[in-house]
Amino acid sequence: MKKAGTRISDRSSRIIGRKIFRYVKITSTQDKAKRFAQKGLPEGTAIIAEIQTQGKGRLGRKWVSPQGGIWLSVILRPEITPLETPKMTMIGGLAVARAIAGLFRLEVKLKWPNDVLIRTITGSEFKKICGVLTEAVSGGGRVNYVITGMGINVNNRIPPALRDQAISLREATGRNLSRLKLLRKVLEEFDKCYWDFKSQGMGPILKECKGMSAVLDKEVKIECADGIIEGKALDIDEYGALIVETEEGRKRVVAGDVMLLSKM
Ligand code: BT5
Repeated sequence: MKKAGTRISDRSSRIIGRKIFRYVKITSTQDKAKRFAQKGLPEGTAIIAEIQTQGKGRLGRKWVSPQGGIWLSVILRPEITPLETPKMTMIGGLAVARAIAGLFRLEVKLKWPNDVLIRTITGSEFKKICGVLTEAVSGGGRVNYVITGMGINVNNRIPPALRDQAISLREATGRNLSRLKLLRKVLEEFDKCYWDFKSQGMGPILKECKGMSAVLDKEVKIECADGIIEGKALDIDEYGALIVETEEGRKRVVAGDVMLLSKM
């Protein structure tokens, strides 16, 4: 590995990961990526860190980011409106899901809106291996740039308080893994998904995400801006919103935290 802040070029990627900046310790790769995007660094620039001291989840939540994981943010400049931002989360989540499913014999699922889950060794449950965070900076009804961040638990330790819901790839496979190999694969898959999105829209990506969904056809309870919504998850629309059949009729939920009431 090169020293902090050095640029590594990765010729295998077309857009995503064409420039990669690596840091040993940083507050958050999201914040660094935002500063780089403001300075005009190109789409596809990736920032990775060994350790994040202030890793971020959604809604001001903390993302535990010790040594051993992949903490990655990518600058994107898609031609979208702010309402379409969740599409980038879907693309990021699918890239990680594909990379993990492609490299390891693990069953992977996407939990709307931003989690990647894997089946645990005991086989009885799924736990969070990755969280995706998309932040957009917009103006005049258009998105100027988007930062899509992915936190993947690879060889890092999961704190006891999170062990019920979170897992690392080391724990799931029983061995230490090459983060570089996984990072390359994630960037490669991200690149493919992003090109598909640019050339064909969300169609193929949405179809694949739905096929891997942990929530569709399940009874769910969602904590969202409007309060608690309970019902059956019917569909994910092309804006990334979840369509839920409730007792009061169909509802469209753009963001929230899902609890599954029926088994995966
Ligand atoms: C997320 O938020 O899942 C988005 C996480 C994005 C992290 C990446 S790392 C690279 C980039 N730089 C950053 O600063 N962030 C991005 P959310 O859905 O709000 O989930 C947050 C919740 O997940 C926390 O409240 C904990 O319960 C749990 N959590 C925290 N750290 C975790 C970890 N390492 N693995 C699994 N779960 C975790």
